[in-house]
Amino acid sequence: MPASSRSVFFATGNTGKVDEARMIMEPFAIRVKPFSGKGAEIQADIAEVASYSASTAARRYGRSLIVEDAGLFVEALDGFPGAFSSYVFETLGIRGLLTLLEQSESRNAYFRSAVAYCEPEGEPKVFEGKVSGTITRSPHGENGFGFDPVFLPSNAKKTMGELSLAEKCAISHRGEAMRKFAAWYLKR
Ligand code: ITT
Repeated sequence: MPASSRSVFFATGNTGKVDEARMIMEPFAIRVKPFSGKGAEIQADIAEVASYSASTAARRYGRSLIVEDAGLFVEALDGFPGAFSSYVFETLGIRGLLTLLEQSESRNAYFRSAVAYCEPEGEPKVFEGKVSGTITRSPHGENGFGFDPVFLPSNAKKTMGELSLAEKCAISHRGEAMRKFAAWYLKR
């Protein structure tokens, strides 16, 4: 295996994602190198957003890298905020999401993650992960980032904001997607 396949650039501006990627890839002995370069961002489903961003960034900077796009999909809101999660988190925030759900009976939701890997002259390859759960009535915990304090995974007794980094990564959408990527990356 070439030495270069033991590390990968991760194009993201989110340090929480970098911490998680490092935790997830550690058992695979893949070193995650944060990279602040950006690809083109389009409005589409997360898998397409990640693919397009990875392929434009790989070509623009002439390096192989991964991009991850993730989102929270709330059943009672027909999947909103989904691909708009980052914007909604920055504008409405957790409070705004809880207000939108005040009258709804269903609090079911899921996070999805799409990790896209691309080489400068190649086509992007996408790996996906998902975790189902419910939106709590109030925030709990200060770990993680984004909507973690109000997301209670179906297979956990604590919100993602209360789980440790290792506990979150073991069950999260990002954990699933990045483990799929890592297994493929080491074999290619
Ligand atoms: P980059 O695009 O720079 O990687 P970002 O934070 O903008 O960082 P996304 O576009 O993937 O990343 O945004 C998804 C948003 O969805 C993120 O800002 C959070 O609000 C939310 N989100 C995604 N994954 C999450 C997680 O594991 N826990 C909590 N919220 C999450």
